[in-house]
Amino acid sequence: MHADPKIELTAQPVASSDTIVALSTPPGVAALAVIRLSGSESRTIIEKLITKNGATAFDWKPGQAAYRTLTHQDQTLDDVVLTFWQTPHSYTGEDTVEISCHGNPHIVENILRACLELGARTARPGEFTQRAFLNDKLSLTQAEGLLDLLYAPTERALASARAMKEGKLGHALEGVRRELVDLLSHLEASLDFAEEGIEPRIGPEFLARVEKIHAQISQLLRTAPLGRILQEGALTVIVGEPNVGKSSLLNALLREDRAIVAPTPGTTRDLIEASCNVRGLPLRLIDTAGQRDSTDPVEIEGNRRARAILPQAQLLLHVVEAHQPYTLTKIELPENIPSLLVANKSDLGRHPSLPSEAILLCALTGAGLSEMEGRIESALLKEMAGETGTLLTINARQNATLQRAAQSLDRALEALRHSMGLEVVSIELRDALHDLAEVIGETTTEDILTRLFQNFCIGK
Ligand SMILES: Nc1nc2c(ncn2[C@@H]2O[C@H](COP(=O)(O)OP(=O)(O)OP(=O)(O)O)[C@@H](O)[C@H]2O)c(=O)[nH]1
Ligand SMILES: [Mg+2]
Repeated sequence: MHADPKIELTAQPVASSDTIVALSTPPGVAALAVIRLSGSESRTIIEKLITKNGATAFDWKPGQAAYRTLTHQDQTLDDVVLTFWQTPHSYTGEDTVEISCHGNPHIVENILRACLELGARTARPGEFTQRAFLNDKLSLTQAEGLLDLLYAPTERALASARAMKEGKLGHALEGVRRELVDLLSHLEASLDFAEEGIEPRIGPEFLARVEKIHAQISQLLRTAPLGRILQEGALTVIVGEPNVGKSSLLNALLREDRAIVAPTPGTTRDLIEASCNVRGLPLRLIDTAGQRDSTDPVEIEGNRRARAILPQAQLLLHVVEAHQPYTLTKIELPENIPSLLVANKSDLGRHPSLPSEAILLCALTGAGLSEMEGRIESALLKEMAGETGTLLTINARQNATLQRAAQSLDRALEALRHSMGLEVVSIELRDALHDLAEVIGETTTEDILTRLFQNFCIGK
């Protein structure tokens, strides 16, 4: 293993030394509330709150809980359970106390105020996690995974966030980074030899190793669209002629009577949006007005809005009536967006002109719904990940930086294949290495950190 070849890392910001305090559970009335205190003064502050008549009762050990009464300026604050963690074995890496008190907003406020008066300051959003990051308790990608974990809308999003939080991405990229460092050291040693008149020896094995790194990064890049869906939901638009059962389909997928269903064609006018979960994939479903020629200005506008949203969709559900001749269907759909043909009202029969790939559905009874959900799942996974087994997905920041790394590697490979000079290869590999370090969080800028941690809640 070679040492890092002259790679400059920008200085990491350091954790501030203040002791911070915040409510970590949602505000409002609840059975319990948890207040967190972190920093070198946490222990002293708590000692003052549990000291009665000059006698301190601070005798519990790290990781153990203690039942105590908190008092401040002769006022009883609450009977609480305190848990203490000692630096560096805590979430933040600092001395930390968690106060579980009764979930009354006045109690919470009194305890918070007492802590502030005894020298703590209110934590900023995500500041506990930021300290954990700055104290090397978790990596940047793990912190990103943690944020996703808190907001994950479905089971699958949760699994992906958990993989990131466990450090799977960091681990994978660390391996790639080590390999790249090794290649660069090798290359630079050869360049040094070249200066001394010895012919550099960079052969096909070197090329193969760069290709392998490129392939590993490309594989991660392919998970980005699915990562986006897991965070934001796949925009899925239900489209078709009037009265075919589009709103009935929306209601069936939601298992809820959300949109008005009526036998009159032209019932839906506006776009109706709802979030739903199909086999662990979050969907942003949109029901639209039935497409037909009309003179009614409201219906014309409804049709226009429906057509305007189509190009933004990630999946289209094109609904037709199963018993009607398919050949008469007049809807035109954007060709570059995956679509599923849903033949609704299958209880009324199946017309021979219906294409074989059509999914037969009866939105009234739910017959065929499960099969349709399976088809939605595979359509999205096929489109987005190219494979169904992907658990770990990358986010927008990681995607942008890894794209740059892949481009540098492309240029390095190009230079190697065409013997364009090893200096070029060296520069490109160095750039790729720099990007990898940024994804992993070794060269994180203040800006990246600010953007990440401001998305956390206060108290996390
Ligand atoms: N027999 C049968 N009728 C259905 C089925 N699904 C919906 N319908 C009926 O078809 C009619 C139209 O349903 P909607 O869901 O309002 O249709 P739509 O496509 O949203 O109609 P517009 O909003 O007017 O474009 C209603 O009377 C529904 O009860 C089905 O699977 N079988
Ligand atoms: Mg409708």
